[in-house]
Amino acid sequence: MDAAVSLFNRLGIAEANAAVARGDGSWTRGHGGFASINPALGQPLATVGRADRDDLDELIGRARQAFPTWRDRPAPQRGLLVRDIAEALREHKDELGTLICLEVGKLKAEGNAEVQEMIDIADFAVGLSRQFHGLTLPSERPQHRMEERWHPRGVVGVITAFNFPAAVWAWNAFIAAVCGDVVVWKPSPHAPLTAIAIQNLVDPICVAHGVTGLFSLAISDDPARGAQLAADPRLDLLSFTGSSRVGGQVAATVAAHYGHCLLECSGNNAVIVDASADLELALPAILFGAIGTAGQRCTSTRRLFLHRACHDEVVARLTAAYAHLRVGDPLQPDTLVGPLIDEAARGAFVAAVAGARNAGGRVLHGGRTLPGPGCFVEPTLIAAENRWPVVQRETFAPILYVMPPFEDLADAIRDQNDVPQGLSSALFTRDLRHAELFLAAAGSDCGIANVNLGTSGAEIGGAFGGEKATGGGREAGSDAWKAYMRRQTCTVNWGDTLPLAQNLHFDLPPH
Ligand code: UN1
Repeated sequence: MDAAVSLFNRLGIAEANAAVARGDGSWTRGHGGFASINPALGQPLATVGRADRDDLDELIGRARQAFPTWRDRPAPQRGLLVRDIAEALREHKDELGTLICLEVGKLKAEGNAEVQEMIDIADFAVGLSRQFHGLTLPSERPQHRMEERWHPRGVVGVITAFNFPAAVWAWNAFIAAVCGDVVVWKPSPHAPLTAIAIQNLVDPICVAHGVTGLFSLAISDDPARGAQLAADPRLDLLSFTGSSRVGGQVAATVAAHYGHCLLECSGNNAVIVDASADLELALPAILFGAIGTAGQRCTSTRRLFLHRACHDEVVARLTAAYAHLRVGDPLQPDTLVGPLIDEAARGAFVAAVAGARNAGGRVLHGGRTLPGPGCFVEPTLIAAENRWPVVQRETFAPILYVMPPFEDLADAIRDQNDVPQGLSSALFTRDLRHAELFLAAAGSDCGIANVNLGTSGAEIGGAFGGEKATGGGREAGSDAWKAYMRRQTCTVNWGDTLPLAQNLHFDLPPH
């Protein structure tokens, strides 16, 4: 049997798949859909149906019904379910990792790392399920007690992008689940099979725990389904990963019904290399950041600021390294750069290179598309200027813009911040004062700021997300769970008088 077919069998994927999973093991909407394309070969892997308006509407209704039961299950018991999912992911790590590679063109090591990221956040969520502590606050009134409690929020919609088709769902779904929320997932139309495989993995575990409708799934390539999720007031939180352009629309739609949203949108991340930097750290970090996942991470390194003292050496060494990068089949162990996700992405690459050239940019390496099948491009280095419109935009491709050399770190930090986005940033330095400046309030304005490591590959333990057009949301670790719960300030009067706050006296007439 063909290796891909046997992999599909083990993950419960057929040639033609249903698009809607209700979270109880049942599926609907099997026909009339679209194909998932392997971007390395440009060939279909399998087909999937297309969830329509009524399907999604029904799914949200079911989620609402499932919520009170799940909400009332004690949080540590909710954690036990996620613990079993973590075990299943450990068992299926290799095959799920391979499926991710087939569907979105990641390297095998990256596909496996993505499943590891799911396992990590599941473990984190299990521990968290015993730690939803609130504060006890001093009341200004005698014989009063004040506390903060965290309650489950309700139904959480999760819209994920193709580039992390599994891990970003897991960040949201596992934290939401231990928080007592139920989850409706709309995955990227580029990665429906990964979503189906995950659903097949979690369904039997939910059933074994006597839970239905906790994790449901609606697959569609119609952007109207995302818009529908944003507009539906039955959703208590919508977590959206994607472009700033769409994220802005989602935020406006959600705000119109006073809903909550959590945005993880575009990044335009920079590495700054200081005069004192250890180049043996900086070079591999820049390379991984710029070409890892073919430049299709939100955290990919897109801009490079080099101090005059090391500018020429770094550019020379980078250009030499780029000449040896193997672009090709992501499942081959010696490949370092896989394909872009589709022809549109290749078109965006071509447009960005042309835009940079027109602005006066000098291509130091690459700049061309590679012959198919598959959507391959050359990893590209361009000498550019920060203010150019093309540099101010996020292009999801392996293009690294190298800025003119800087003299003063403060100037480099100012220019690094001078883009609409604010996700990730990195400084390479041995100078303690420079490191502290970068991390201070006047330093990097991004949600993630690293010293002596690159912009991508964040651990799940920290809160993940960024400022400005990146959307302000925080997912994964730290106290990101608070977004998935509602805060309640509770005051209890255990005395036999009714003192008012602010020392207000309000004497009612005798009655
Ligand atoms: C994303 O690109 O949407 O920090 C997420 C990273 C990964 C997650 C990226 N852990 O690069």
